Amino acid sequence: MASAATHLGLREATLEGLQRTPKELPTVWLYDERGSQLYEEITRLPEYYPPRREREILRARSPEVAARTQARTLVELGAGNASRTRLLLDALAPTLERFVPLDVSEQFLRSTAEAVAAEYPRLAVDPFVGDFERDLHSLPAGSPRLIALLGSTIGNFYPAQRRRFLSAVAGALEDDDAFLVGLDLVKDVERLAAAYNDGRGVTEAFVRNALTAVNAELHATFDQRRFVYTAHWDPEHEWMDIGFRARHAHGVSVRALDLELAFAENEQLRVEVSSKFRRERFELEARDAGLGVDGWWTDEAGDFALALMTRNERRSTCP
Ligand code: AVJ
Repeated sequence: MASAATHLGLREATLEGLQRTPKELPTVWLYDERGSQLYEEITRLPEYYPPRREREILRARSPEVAARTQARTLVELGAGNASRTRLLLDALAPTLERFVPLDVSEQFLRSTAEAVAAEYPRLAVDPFVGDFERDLHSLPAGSPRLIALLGSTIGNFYPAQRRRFLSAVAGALEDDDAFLVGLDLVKDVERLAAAYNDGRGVTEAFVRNALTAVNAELHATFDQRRFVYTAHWDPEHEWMDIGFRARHAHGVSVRALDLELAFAENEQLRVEVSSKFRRERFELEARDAGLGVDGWWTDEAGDFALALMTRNERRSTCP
């Protein structure tokens, strides 16, 4: 999930990110045990519409997804607590044999796997601890497989990363496999801003937890009081830019990385981007990566979309 964490370890990615302009922390720092719990809380906030919209689409369309894919294996990337996955599991019941939730948070993943196994006793549940940017090629076999990435998690990628990711998915898909992705769509700036600046400050606590995690794990000295939480819409890139700005000029050390950082007054520290999508552009991107979009469904309000993809004919027939 985190930016450069693909090819480098998290330490190296952190070192690299903090030396960029703007400075940034890899997004995976958000998802330790506490972060995963806070994210759960975010999904229940009235301002944070994506989970409800996506559930609405899944409720209406899962039977169609099941009919089209006939999946024997469901792989869920970034599974979290798999709350919306149950709609897919129910619809896929006639053909499904195996569920593979993949997540970076091990403890969280284990409790998810146990809960699903208890609810679906006929299903083989094989949790996979990993980073889906890195581990796509080692996913278990069992075609037809449905690989799902819900919650607009794909929005955390930068465009170049997203292209690489989609190409990697295309490369990992067998002929009968399908890829289902949830996409938050471009909309009214006020609603977008509200979704990341909730009244109770849960999102702020979630993003601040990344600083706490880096302090604990890399012996860093980020001082929460010296950073103001910020989440704003970037109209050029069409993403929410989420992180902090320094209240005043000050230094931070990251001892485990042997790094001394100087923050200027108002300097930005980015923790994540949350890209919002448009249908045409996404379909072109997918096609370039070797994926054909065979299904595109939105909720009634047009806030969120689910896209179902298979490997491109063009690609698969190329020598
Ligand atoms: C999990 C990446 C989909 O971008 O909306 C929610 C993460 N960050 N509130 C998103 C998040 C702040 C979320 N994703």
